[in-house]
Amino acid sequence: MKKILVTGALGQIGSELTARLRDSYGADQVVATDIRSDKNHRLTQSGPYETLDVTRAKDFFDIAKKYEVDTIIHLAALLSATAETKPLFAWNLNMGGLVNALEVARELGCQFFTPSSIGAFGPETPKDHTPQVTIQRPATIYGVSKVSGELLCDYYYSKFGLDTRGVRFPGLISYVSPPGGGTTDYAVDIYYEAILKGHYTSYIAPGTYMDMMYMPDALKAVIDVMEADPAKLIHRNAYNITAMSVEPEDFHKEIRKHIPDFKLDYAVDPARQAIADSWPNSLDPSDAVEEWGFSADFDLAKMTVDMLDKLQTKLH
Ligand code: AKB
Repeated sequence: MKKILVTGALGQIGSELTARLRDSYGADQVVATDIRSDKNHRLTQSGPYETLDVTRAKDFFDIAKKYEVDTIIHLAALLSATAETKPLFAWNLNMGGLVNALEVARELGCQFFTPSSIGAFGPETPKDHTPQVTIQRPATIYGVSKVSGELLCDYYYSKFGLDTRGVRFPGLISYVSPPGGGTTDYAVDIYYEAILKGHYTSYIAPGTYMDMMYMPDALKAVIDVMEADPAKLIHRNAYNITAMSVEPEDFHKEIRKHIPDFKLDYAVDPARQAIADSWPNSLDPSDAVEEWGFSADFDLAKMTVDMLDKLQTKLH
């Protein structure tokens, strides 16, 4: 039976992934950790929970050792827009946390997952159907940390034989926990505001395409790549995955099918727009499809029905 440690467990991905892993592998088998000590959060009550600052190597090791974990899912990181406002802090957290996580995994012989992102690409990357292997010269500190992370995970695999795996996440959309400090967050906010106010002002300009994915598909991708036959994995650490390539007007049109009066206007934020402009329009996920059977169940239409339905219940 697996014993899994999750960092950043109270974050956007972590809060849903931890719950899902506890359902699949048993509550006691999944140790949730986060820098926050939110005693009222359901994850701190539904199974083992430890407060952990991932930049503190000894604390990290002691917790992993205490629970004798054999798998580490390392999610704790600063997202792109916040990282740009405090680059040194972002580098120290994203890279310091990652190297500590990899070292703990190496010492304890753990299987290892950490996500990369569409942010690992930059302005010189081919924008459409961005290939798995291509130019990666990101223009953000977040992207620099993601490319470095991809390389570091490759290194731990080739040098130490550590079973490192990962995907490049697009913007993730969910009704459960809000994202914080990302460039793609507008794609979550738009649903909340559509229901609460019937109106949304987008900080991303019309015509700006980015890859997105509904959270259930993201959780499935993590579990599938971790359970994949290692003999089939060529690009272990940073598989391109995507469910849709969309721009703000696509959300507008789709939401109006359910909320006909919904209005969208724009107050573009130059900082986040510059980040979005440096990222691809659409990734080519064919290596993930071939090597471990990646597939997404939700397109924009199906996701919108589910998001609006779940948010109506949550917000009213
Ligand atoms: C962000 O916008 O920073 C993240 C990401 C795409 O990595 N959602």
